[in-house]
Amino acid sequence: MKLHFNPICLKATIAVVLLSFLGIAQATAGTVNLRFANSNCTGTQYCTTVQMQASTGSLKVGNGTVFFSYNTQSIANPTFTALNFDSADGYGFAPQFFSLETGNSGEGNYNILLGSAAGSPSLSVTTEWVDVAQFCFTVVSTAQTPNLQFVNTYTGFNSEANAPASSHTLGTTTGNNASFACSTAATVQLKVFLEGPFSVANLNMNKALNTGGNIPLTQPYTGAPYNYNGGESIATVPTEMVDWVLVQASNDPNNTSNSDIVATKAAILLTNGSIVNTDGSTLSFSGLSGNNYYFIVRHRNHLAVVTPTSVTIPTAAVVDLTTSTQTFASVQQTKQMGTTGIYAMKAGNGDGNMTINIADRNAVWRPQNSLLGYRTGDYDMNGNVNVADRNAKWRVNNGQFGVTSIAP
Ligand SMILES: [Ca+2]
Ligand SMILES: [Ca+2]
Repeated sequence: MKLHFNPICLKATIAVVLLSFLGIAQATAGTVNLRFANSNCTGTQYCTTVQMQASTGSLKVGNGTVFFSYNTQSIANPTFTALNFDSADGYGFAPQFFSLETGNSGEGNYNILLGSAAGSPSLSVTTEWVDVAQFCFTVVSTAQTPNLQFVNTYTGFNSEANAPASSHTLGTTTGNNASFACSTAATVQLKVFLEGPFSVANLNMNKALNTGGNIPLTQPYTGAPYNYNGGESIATVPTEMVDWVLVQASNDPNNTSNSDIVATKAAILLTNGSIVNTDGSTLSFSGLSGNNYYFIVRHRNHLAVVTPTSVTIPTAAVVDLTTSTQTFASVQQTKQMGTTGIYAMKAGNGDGNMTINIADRNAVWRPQNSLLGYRTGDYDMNGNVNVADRNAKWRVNNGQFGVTSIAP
């Protein structure tokens, strides 16, 4: 990595160091991790968010500097928006940002100057990722990669009240967008089965809703609890389509506020468990390339499932969620279909929350009982709501719950 020293960056870095000696209170130092997240590209603008977390436990952050470099042949002229460490949070100094572009190399120097005017910094950082700032660049060329990366040597944070000799240690820095493909949607190959239409005899899902002419041509997740207003639609129902699913990319499925979901798409589930775009191509998301995400698959009457580990997209391999219980946060998300060794998302969740319980029987299945068509109470997805949906699908799963932190 080639670095350029320049007076502006050096000046700001020195300022932080000097401020660090003004503090008087002792504080506990910890380890801070940084990452670029929520990177997206419209073709003319490239934006990314710097986030931080405590490596373990929690800590408080004082003055700090985030230093990064990038390829000016790809992106240029960064602007910034402070997030969480500014006057809106009661801090005495506004954050500062300097950038310098020389030849093919660009540098950004973002300083958090909290000072003592507003008292000790009060924002605690835990192992949950918190936004520090968003940076947006002009896209110069989509033919080159941004090569945006932290410069760890000049990046660091003081601890609470800028106490001397207790600066935090810089831990991992991730999400460097060395290979971000600005103009390309990245693919992720997900495979899931739904218990409702799964056939133990055929080891795939039946498509009774499809052959019965019941599948809508526009995505069905507009209502509560999903409230997704995407415009996904199809002119005709694909031959092997089982139903619509809703797929989301999340930075952190442990976050109970669900605020870490960065992308949502309604997609088509096929009988073999694969999920494709409305045009039949492999499921893809724009603007996520080169980063790691947890993917959530929701279905309108099954318990949602989230990948147990994060996935770097584009994925070269199928992310197969049919091979085990897919444990996340100590929750076994899927169940084995008979003794097949194949696992499926659990049926009987007509209200779309993260629990299969009496409400899915009384408030969903019961008022729909004996109705035909595309119904959330049709737990086996054969186009007919009847006692089989209650007994063979809902009842066997009554009391099961999913990963509550990914509730829609
Ligand atoms: Ca439910
Ligand atoms: Ca049924």
